[in-house]
Amino acid sequence: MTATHSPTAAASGANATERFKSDKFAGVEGTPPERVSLLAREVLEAVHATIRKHKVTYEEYNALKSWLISVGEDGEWPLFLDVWVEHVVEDVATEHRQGNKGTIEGPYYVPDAPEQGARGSIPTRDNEPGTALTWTGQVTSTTGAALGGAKVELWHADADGLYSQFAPDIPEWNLRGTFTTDDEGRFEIHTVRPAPYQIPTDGACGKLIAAAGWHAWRPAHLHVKVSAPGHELLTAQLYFPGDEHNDDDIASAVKPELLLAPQPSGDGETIEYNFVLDPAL
Ligand code: MBD
Ligand code: FE
Repeated sequence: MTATHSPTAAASGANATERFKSDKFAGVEGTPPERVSLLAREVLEAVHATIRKHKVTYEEYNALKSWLISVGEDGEWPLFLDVWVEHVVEDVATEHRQGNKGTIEGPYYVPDAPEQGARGSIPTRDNEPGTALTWTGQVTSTTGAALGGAKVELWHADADGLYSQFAPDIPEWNLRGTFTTDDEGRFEIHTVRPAPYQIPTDGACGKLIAAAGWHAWRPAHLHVKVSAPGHELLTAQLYFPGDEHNDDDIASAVKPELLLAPQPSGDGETIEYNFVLDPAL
């Protein structure tokens, strides 16, 4: 890897910011003024209360100002919000579900990954590094019905902890694929085990983590979106037992029901994990 092609916080942040703008910006138009006023006022009141409680100084206020400016300059608003805020939004959004509740999406989803059928391999490079992983599963409804034709979109980091389209020099759709369940709702996916993910240390989020003396790690994880007509979209992540950061994920996105149970098999591992979707409201 040459110096000009090393992953940088600013480059991956810029990509995540562009991604968010093209997929999700339209949604912000319709928020009613009463709701904006209520939420903005309460968040600001919480900030004011913290300032009074801890007698925040002008030096600290200016440190905050300069840090907030750098979050934008580094394109790290998607990263910051998804790491430290999204998990609560996700909890609230999925509270009512009888099927899988899931967890946060994070900043690195890209829609329309290549279709691979019900059984196949996620796109990889030749000799993609990492332990081979064969994942079998089934998608059903809370009604008990098998959901044929359901979409399982899978995306994850490579064995270096890097995501295609956000880190340099990785083929566009590497480790990103869409699978469609068979008539019984079943699928079989061949991929490799991802590595744990470290928040970039050279950007604004990394600066906050270092200044606060926190660690910068998420445990290794597989991201999925599972969807079927007439059902709520499920966004989830699956985790591997024994990862040292399952208990202190910087993004607070691990739940016990999202832990896999890999079994050794040949020169790789197999996993079984099923999804239950709630009918749409
Ligand atoms: C990730 O890979 C991720 O999944 C989240 C939630 C935040 C930062 C990086
Ligand atoms: Fe991730």
